[in-house]
Amino acid sequence: MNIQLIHGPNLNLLGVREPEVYGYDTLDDINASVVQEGEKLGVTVRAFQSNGEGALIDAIHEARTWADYIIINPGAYTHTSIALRDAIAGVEVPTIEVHLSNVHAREEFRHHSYLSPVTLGQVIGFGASGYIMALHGAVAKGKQS
Ligand code: CA2
Repeated sequence: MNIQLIHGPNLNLLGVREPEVYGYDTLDDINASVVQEGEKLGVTVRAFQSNGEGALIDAIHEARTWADYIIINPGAYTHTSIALRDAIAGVEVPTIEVHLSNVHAREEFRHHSYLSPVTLGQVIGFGASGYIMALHGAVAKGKQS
């Protein structure tokens, strides 16, 4: 099984700024832990981060050629991007949305996700462990034909 992990805008700052909200793990720490857990489960994980909406859309399109699942934290584009939603709906790769923080316990504008309706499911509020949970969720579902 192949999984494309995608991180959206500002997540390259993880572990460096606002650790009280997003934790002390850096993005490299998170990617390494998901890749390592994937190895244990026989899953190949590739990680990608961009601050740009277009580059994220391109990564979603590219995932279509090899990934069985996408795990994505779209960052603030969650709450703004119809284009990312259309990309996810368009590629038909089952996608799991992850948020480090509990967006529903935060500002009102973080409560709505344009992406959630076209995702397989969401893991919200468990910090960096959420990516491992999403990986296990994908493995439990198995390869879609
Ligand atoms: O909780 C999440 O994972 C979010 O997707 C994070 C986004 C936020 O806009 C969403 O509402 C919820 C923000 C990511 C910003 O990451 C930073 C990390 C460190 C320092 C500053 C920003």
